[in-house]
Amino acid sequence: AGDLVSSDTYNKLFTMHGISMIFFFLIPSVPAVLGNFLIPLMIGAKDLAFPRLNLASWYIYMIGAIFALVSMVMGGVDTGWTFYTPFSTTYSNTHVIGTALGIFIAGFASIFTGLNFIVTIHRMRAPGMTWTRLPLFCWSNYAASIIMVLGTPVVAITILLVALERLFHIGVFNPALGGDPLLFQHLFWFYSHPAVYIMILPGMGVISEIVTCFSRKRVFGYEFVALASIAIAVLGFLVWAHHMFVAGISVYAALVFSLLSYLVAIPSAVKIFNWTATLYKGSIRYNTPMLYAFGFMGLFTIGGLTGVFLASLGVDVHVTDTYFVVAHFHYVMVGGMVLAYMAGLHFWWPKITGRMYPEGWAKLSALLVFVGFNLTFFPQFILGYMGMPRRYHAYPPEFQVLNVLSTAGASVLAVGYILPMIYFMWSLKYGKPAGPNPWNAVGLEWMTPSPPPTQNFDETPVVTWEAYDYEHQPDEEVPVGH
Ligand code: CU1
Repeated sequence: AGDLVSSDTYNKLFTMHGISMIFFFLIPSVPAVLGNFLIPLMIGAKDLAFPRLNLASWYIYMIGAIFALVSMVMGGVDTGWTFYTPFSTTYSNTHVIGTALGIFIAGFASIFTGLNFIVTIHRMRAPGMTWTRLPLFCWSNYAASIIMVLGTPVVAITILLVALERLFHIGVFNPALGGDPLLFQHLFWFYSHPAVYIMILPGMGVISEIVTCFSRKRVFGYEFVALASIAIAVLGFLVWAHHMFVAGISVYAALVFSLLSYLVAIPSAVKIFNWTATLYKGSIRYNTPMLYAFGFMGLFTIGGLTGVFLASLGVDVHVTDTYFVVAHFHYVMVGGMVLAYMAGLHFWWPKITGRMYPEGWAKLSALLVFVGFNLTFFPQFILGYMGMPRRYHAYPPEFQVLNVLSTAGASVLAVGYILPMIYFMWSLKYGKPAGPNPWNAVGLEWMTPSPPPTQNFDETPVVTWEAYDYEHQPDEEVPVGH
């Protein structure tokens, strides 16, 4: 095996997959797409606090993305998305500087968006929209924004230092020049672990909104779910060295970071328990957003629990740099965040466009995504546990069967992704008109026309009820598109 692409090409392919997915898709997508649209609507505001800064974020993101794209077209990078030194600063002869600059620039879009969300949620809430009535999607985006503002500058400077070290041999990270390669890992993961929560927190907010709506019940333990978001943001900053258990940190440090990593699992588990308790005795509707939410709860749980395995020193040493890790973070990022994104896109598509998507096709695609995802990534847990290392272009014959399963799964997953692209486009013209509130949901975003007018609301709403007051809502049948 191993003749599909050369080892050099393979190194570049997985590096560019990681860079584009993490820095240019997962981190910006839910905040920039759903957060931008929904936060002002959900709190009864006309727009974000700084609309021009918001537009600037978009231009900055595009400029950063162009830097990264041009670097890829010119031949790409082979360092892995983590840019580990001294390989990235000294030995790689690929386009590290252009890509690093792209990430540095895009970082400012993230910082400004976080700033914008924080100020908006503090200052722009409609009369009566108190903190304890704030939708959980806003709470989770608020928590993610804290990370964007506090964490992103660190990774931006770190990546810039890599570029500067390559250009001027300043000796920050390269031991041959008096630098310290472990310093890079500390700085990089100080952002890049919390960045996992930039990706997953807004997704968790989506799931809270959907679970409550489609079980017609108030979210169980609203305050705990809201505060769990803040706890995740805070604790998330204290666990970065779990990426370095075999990198040469002290046993004492490893023990402390192992313990702290267990702790960050608690607020995530609180959310899973509270969503489950919300479902209990609810009158559940199995529309597409809810199917994706169910998928999220199962797959994120597997991703989170295998994270606890990895936080355990003995297990981590065995599976470090194997496919077990690849499977773990894809369960969190794809099984978790991407499924939440799909859930949210379907839930708010009628609000965004004024049109329903075709429910039958959407359910089919949700099924394909779920089956394809598990077929792709579950075998990788087994492969990793058996010792297949990641980031190699070839593998021994005994790993063939599981790798073939994984590839087959990826093809199913691709169909599951392509279908929504087609039917969402189709629905723009042919979808049934949605009306203001197709799901019979509570929440200010459903009290204005679909799509909302430029100023979101004709009159500033005044909130006199608690969040998720579903028990006092009529339980009407949901109209189904198509
Ligand atoms: Cu981590």
